[in-house]
Amino acid sequence: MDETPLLVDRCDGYRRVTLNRPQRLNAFNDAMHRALQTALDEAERDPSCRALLLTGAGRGFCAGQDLSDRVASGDKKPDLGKSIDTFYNPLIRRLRGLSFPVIAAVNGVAAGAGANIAFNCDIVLAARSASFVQAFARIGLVPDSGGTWVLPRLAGAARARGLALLAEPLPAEKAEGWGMIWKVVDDDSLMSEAEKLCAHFASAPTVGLSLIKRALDASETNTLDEQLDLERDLQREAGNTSDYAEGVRAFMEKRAPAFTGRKR
Ligand code: T3D
Repeated sequence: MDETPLLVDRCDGYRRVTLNRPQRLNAFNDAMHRALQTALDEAERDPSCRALLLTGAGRGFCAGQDLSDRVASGDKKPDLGKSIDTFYNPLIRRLRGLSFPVIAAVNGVAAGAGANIAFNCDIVLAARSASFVQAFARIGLVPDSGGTWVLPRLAGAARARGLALLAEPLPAEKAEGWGMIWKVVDDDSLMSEAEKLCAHFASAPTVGLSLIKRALDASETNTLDEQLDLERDLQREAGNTSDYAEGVRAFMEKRAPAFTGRKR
């Protein structure tokens, strides 16, 4: 079918990564997983990359696992635990651990792992026509890719249960209303809005932003006491960056800051 399951564009200060299996609504096969792993490795190694934009080609964002690779033959059952261990869990850990912001531009339906990959990005922008489907229960599976962790935190316990157990599509506007995503925009302005955000992050104090990500992630399990200590430690680190010094100088001189995104 598709020769290139992933497209990577090097933009000014960020990378755009497009899931590219539009005939299958960008469902994941092993080749797309591997290409995405490589793209994330390369982005992280590139000091000029200060944000990542993740989107889908065609009318869908991502329909989760490609089920045509899962059709059971006879008694032989696929080992889904192995697939999760090899691909989905490392992907979610990777996305959350990237040292710059990850923006999902959800251009259409995001189903199964596709929905939860989006929910694990730092900022989710969605086209008005997009929707999120916890499709797992329709085929006898459990929400994965961090779904059972992220859903109660984003939507609250009652809504998380409804979404996971009923597997009904959640329209983007409702997801925005429930506080699960950053913003819904008109379909034809999705990419320009997402690129605007990336351009903003490409000239932001990147190290400071990565420390913010760490602090917010840690707050999921920390006590207030632990979090206060962590904030002290991270603030010390942030205060040692040249971007902090530049931010203060620029404020005092009443000009726009020129952040390098580097530590020193
Ligand atoms: O297996 C493991 O490794 C464990 C990990 C699992 C992670 C998971 O993500 S499990 C969940 C897998 N995903 C799904 O169950 C979603 C399946 N897709 C759908 O329910 C629907 O396609 C959508 C709700 C996403 C969209 O519906 P609709 O009506 O807009 O589109 P459609 O007509 O159903 O799909 C368009 C085409 O894409 C169609 O192909 P065709 O008929 O035009 O040749 C359809 O078969 C194909 N497609 C959509 N999703 C998948 C898919 N093909 C393979 N796998 C898919 N996941």
